[in-house]
Amino acid sequence: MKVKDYIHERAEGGTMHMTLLDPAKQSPERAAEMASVAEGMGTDAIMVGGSTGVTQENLDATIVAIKRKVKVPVIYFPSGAHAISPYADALYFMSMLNSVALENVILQQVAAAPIVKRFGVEPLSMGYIVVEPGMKVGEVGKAKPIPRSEPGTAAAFALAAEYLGMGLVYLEAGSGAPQAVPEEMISLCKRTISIPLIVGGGIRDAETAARVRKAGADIVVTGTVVEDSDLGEDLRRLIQAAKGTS
Ligand code: 1GP
Repeated sequence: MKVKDYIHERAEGGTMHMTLLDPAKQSPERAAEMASVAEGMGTDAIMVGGSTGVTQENLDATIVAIKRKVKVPVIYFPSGAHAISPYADALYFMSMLNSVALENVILQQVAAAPIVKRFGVEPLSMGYIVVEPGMKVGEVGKAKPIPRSEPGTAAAFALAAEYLGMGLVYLEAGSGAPQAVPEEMISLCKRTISIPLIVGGGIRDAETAARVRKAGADIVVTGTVVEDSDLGEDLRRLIQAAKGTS
């Protein structure tokens, strides 16, 4: 089954949870262990990526190690065309819609497209929208982050992504953000678009994950909390709260 169909099918049945692992932050073996534990707790896919420090070597090694241990899809979440893995089940073919740098809106994608085709990795078209504070990804991506007080601006970006034919929208507060994307912004985007809505950045506990789900996220992404956790009951509670299965 294509990853796109898997996402659509699962998201129809309720909110999904995806676990983000940065290949620069731990060994491939440790990443595979984390992915396997998260899968056992109900995570629906593993995303691999990071804003800085991703190399072809650590990316390939991490994806290969994870794929040996888990059955859920492994999706590459790229920061540019410099590293693309043939081993991922799919990759987000994404544009940072509110970057002021053409590089991040379309030029990296032009560089990546022929490589993705050659590798035969499934592209998942996605509009990426950085919300304040945006953290490292906002800085590196030269984003003009959407102010937290402007849900209407985020919804207009999300609708533009849908009208451009993109299959997914990602509202990103930035990895390690002190606060997640505001609920009002999530719910307005959800009411405005008809494609799946991904929300990530700053979701560190079950309560926040539940609020993000109830606001309307179709996919809740957590990264930092998984890296920092002991892979114990708190993580299980968070994944279940994100999915509404607790
Ligand atoms: C970052 O949205 C993801 O791209 C996850 O953020 O690391 O804060 O969970 P956290």
